[in-house]
Amino acid sequence: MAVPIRTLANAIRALAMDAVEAANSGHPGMPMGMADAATILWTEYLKHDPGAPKWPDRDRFVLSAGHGSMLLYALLHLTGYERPTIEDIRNFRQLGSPCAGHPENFLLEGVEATTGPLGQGVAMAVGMAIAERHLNAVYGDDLVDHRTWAIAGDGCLMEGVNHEAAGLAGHLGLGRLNVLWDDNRITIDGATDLSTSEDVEARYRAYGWHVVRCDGLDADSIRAALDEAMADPRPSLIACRTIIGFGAPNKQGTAATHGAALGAEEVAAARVALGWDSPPFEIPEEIGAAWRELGQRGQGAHGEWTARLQASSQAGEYMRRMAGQLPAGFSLGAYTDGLIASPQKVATRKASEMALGAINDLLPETIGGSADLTGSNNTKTKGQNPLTKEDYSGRYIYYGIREFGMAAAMNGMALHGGVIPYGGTFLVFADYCRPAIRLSALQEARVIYVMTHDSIGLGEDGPTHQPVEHLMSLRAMPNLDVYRPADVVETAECWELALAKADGPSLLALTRQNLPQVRTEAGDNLCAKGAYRLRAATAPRKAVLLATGSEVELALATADALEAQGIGADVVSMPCWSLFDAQDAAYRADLLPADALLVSIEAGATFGWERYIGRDGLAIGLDRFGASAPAPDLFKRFGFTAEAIAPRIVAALETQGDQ
Ligand SMILES: Cc1ncc(C[n+]2csc(CCOP(=O)(O)OP(=O)(O)O)c2C)c(N)n1
Ligand SMILES: [Mg+2]
Repeated sequence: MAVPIRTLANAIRALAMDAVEAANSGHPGMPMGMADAATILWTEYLKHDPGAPKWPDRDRFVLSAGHGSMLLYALLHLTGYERPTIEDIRNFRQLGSPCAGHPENFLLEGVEATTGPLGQGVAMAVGMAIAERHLNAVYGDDLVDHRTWAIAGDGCLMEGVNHEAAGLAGHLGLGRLNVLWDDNRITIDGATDLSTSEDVEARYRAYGWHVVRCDGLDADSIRAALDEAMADPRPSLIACRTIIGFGAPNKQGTAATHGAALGAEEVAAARVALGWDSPPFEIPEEIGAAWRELGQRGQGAHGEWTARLQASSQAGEYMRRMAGQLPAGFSLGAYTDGLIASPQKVATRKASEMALGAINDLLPETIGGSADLTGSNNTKTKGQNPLTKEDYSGRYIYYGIREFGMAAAMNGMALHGGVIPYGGTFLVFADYCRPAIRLSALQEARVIYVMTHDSIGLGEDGPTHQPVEHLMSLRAMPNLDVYRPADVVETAECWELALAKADGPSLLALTRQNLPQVRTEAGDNLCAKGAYRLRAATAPRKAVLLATGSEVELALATADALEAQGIGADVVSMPCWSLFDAQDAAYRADLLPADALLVSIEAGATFGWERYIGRDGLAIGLDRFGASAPAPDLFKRFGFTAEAIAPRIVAALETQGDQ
């Protein structure tokens, strides 16, 4: 006799409350409330094969309400994924267990995205659905034909990013995206009516979504809603009315079940209420076997897909892209050789567009875009057509003024695989997408951020638009490579490095204003070391000038002024701190000698340069907001001229000599 859905779901409930009890930390309420809906989704609808978690044409599932991580761990375990084991679940939230407090994509196969920062899971699901439709347009139904599912909580649908993401999904008509909303009307502080009165369903309808409601604790109601969602050509929001902590007789329906262990007494009472009499972490054989059998549902579809792949002439290229490998021998060498042959004075945003011209021809996997600043970010190249509802094969996305939504969607695209997303906005608005940049870094997602107008050098738009602290704050983020190239050649080199970094994001900070080409000799990718000596001192070396981006030109002019006075100065271009920090000690010591005055020159916050220039160094920077004026006037006003800097260096050298 088939095991009833409620009994299958109770296995999730038991694992969730027992794991949270053992850890004395975690969130039992959400998994217990959504257990029935999740059971039906995972055993009757989701296309997956636990024996092949990375099968490219599997459905994607994102637990946007990441605090309910035990729901996902239970589903993976019960349907037969190799991990988490029951031991992993016993060690929920403990050091070394892949069952982290919130789901981490790099700890467990089957966890498609790192979630927990509410709202971002939904936005990443939108990105996954975009990637799926794009690859379907390129490779056809035989190879790419899957859905994206997400479970979102009240919190996900309150966070602003859900608005950006849902608006984009509605506009792009992503009909294969289905979001189940755990509509339990409870958040941490209590009932949702403490803080919200909006009509979420009307809002989603207004985005162009299909909305359907069900009783999230009734199997037939859930099935009817999922069937309707699958059949509808629009993205679907499936509002599941549930009871948080369902099964815990005294606490269900209250915020008390949200984020704390239920307590031994309540767990015992829940066992009685649910009719679950197995000890903690034990699943009765019949129920475990039923789950595992249901987990094998997708094997047939997987097998058929494999046969189609083997018969496909596109198999090699498709699998290369899904594996995230660049084409063999990919290099921008031919393009940079051309730059060496005929030097150019262009803004680095323009240099980026030029590099992209070569990149987008060589790499069919790039998908560009901008948050409504295409002409300013120079992110669109000639051959790129827009990706639209009518033509998903396009390789350029007009994200609209949705920086956070764009960044989160790019995470979803990168996690889906098969595409390399890049997207632009002004560097100052990196703050609008920062939570998603952080998730790119944490999730090891190859997303490339093209952030232009990178200093007061943008001029007249003034201090609201002039980044000051941004470079430093971004450099502080682990696993994010921040690049600030100095010219057209460095820009190409930085692009090459960003594309090669398969396990994390990169951010290119680019100028609005033109910069002369400072690299005039052919050779290796010098940016790969993060910093390099662009020009050695001629006179006996007294100073080393460390500069990035637009200030490299200024460092060269300053060095000229010093050399004219018999003071030797090296100029070091330092496009990427994190890559420089990864060099060996000898290389770093050679660039930063102990016997010279170390000077940093960067039109941004000086906070952090001490790391290289030491306490006795000289930091030329900008520790205040800028102003509205033409760029040359601003550079002059804030002391970014060789005439202003050279005397400061001379004075510092004299002071040092006095000591
Ligand atoms: C961006 C963000 N803000 C705050 C939190 C902390 N937090 C975790 S769950 C939660 C409440 C979520 O409510 P809901 O989605 O309804 O989940 P439920 O209580 O129903 O499980 C909050 C505020 C978070 N994880 N992410
Ligand atoms: Mg809730």
